[in-house]
Amino acid sequence: MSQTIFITGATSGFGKSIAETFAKAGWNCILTGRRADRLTELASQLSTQYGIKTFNLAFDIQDRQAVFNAVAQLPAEWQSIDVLVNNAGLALGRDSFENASLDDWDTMIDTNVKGLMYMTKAILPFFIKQQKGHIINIGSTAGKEVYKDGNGYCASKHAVDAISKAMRIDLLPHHIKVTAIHPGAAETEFSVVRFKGDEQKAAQVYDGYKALQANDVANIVYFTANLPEHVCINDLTVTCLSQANSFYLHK
Ligand code: NDP
Ligand code: 8X3
Repeated sequence: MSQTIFITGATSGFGKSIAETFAKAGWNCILTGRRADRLTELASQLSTQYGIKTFNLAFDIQDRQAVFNAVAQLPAEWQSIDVLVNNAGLALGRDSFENASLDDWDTMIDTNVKGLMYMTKAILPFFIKQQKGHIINIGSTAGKEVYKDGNGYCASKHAVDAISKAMRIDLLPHHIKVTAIHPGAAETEFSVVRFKGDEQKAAQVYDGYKALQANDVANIVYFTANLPEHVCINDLTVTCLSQANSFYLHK
């Protein structure tokens, strides 16, 4: 029987590559993100290429009601979800604490922290009913170490680290796995978003070394989701070979 994965932020970067990786292995995909046109295009590509089923939900994860409304739209046959990947997220700006924008802070906390919590809460009743499920949270090395001018983003990803630990404890009685994956620098649309469309500044982040690629992270997500029933990778930090941690990058 086919398995089903629910992916937040499937319109780009890690989320899109996770969808491609799981679809290739025959998983049905629930694809979410705000850009409905990209979801439609991806769903059509995956179903044509791999013969899997897709279900699209376009909504803003910051909007609590929109999250619960979206999940309420899932027909019964789409409610048997095996894996939830909480991937949607972003960094906005890289400014010293006194210069950082309050709006940027709000957006990062509302998306990376509250959105992830809403999403999980909305899907949990299915997992609890099944007494089975796997939550995979995409954190960051920014959730393990705080770097200069990373204030709001680092705070949001430290929260993902803490929430993952909290979920793992509270959900133990329901046989729900919780995995947190913390990537270092990865070449996606992440930096274009962070620097608000400044492509040149974004490209500089990946100059002079081979950063992680989206499919590197997707392959790790796939590995963690396909372990024996009794095995759970709790926490995994991954960087490219040139990066030791948030501070040391060899170019
Ligand atoms: P991308 O910008 O390529 O993808 C981000 C995804 O998140 C998009 O699909 C976007 O969809 C979705 N998203 C953002 N805001 C919202 C929202 N309000 N509602 C719904 N979906 C939203 O970046 P990455 O793939 O790199 O990032 C994915 C995750 O990985 C993030 O949590 C990021 O913090 C984390 N990460 C990234 C690293 C990197 O260096 N790239 C390293 C470590 C962690 P849409 O715009 O269509 O809504
Ligand atoms: C993204 C990696 O180093 O920009 O989470 O914080 S970093």
